[in-house]
Amino acid sequence: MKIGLIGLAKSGKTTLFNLLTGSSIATARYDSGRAELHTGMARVPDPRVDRLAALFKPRKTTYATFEVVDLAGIAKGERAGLDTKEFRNADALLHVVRAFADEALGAPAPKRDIEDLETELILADLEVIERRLERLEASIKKQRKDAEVREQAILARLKTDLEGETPLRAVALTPDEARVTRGFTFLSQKPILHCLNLDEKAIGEGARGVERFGLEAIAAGAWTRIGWVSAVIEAEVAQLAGDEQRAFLAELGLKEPAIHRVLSDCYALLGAPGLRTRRAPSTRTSAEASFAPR
Ligand SMILES: Nc1nc2c(ncn2[C@@H]2O[C@H](COP(=O)(O)OP(=O)(O)OP(=O)(O)O)[C@@H](O)[C@H]2O)c(=O)[nH]1
Ligand SMILES: [Mg+2]
Repeated sequence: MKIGLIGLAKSGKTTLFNLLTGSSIATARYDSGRAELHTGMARVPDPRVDRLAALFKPRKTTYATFEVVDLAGIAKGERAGLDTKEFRNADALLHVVRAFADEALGAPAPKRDIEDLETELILADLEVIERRLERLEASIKKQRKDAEVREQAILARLKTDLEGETPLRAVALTPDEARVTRGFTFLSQKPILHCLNLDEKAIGEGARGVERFGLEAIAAGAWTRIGWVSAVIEAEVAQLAGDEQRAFLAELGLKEPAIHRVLSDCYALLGAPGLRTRRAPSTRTSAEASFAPR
């Protein structure tokens, strides 16, 4: 499974990427502001695998892994970065939403940021549809092919939905429509986890993020979930192991390391009851299945 990290600038994407993949890529305060793309694997920590490995000492221990892609932040109205192949074929989007105050950016406004990001996804899809519709129209004018006429009708309908600000993940498709749309890798069609990146001091309020930031309507959307992290401090937790990690977690009042929470949110997102004709998420291993919704 592949997860695309997405978000407005300086929301904490690279910090979360490092946390999930165990990398140590420089976060924005230090880097040059160059647009970069990072990819890595998140290893799903599974205590059962560790226990079995300790018992049987196999030559190789296999953990469930996730591929994670970290994009440079996108700004409102500037979404060229979204047109990256590694990103377009992600199975789900993990939207890192700034919920901490920043010297330069000011107080957090998660609801506004989520709406702005959604608008960019919708506009990106509209561009793709408009370009394809132009080609189809020219082609049909030359020679009328039934398949193209059908595709034209389907895309015209999706265009209307997008123009009404409905993301494609909330549009019910017939199997035929789903088949036609699949190849476009529409961004607003991907399941999305809005992950509130909280200030360290608010770490105990993670579960109340929806009410605190007025996200009820967003949370009710199809193929949508709201989760949380406090990326900087939780990345520190992730560096520790065993008893030391457990002690730090207890001090913060946390039950589990962030990677468990975030990845189980991703699984819950992909397994969410939603629209009938969505392509099933790629096959799961049994270790992965343990991260299904509890
Ligand atoms: N207070 C606080 N600051 C954070 C948190 N997460 C990230 N930051 C800070 O926000 C800044 C940006 O973090 P990055 O992880 O580089 O953000 P990004 O979204 O990758 O940034 P771009 O790639 O430039 O868009 C860094 O200085 C982080 O230390 C957090 O949970 N709390
Ligand atoms: Mg970054």
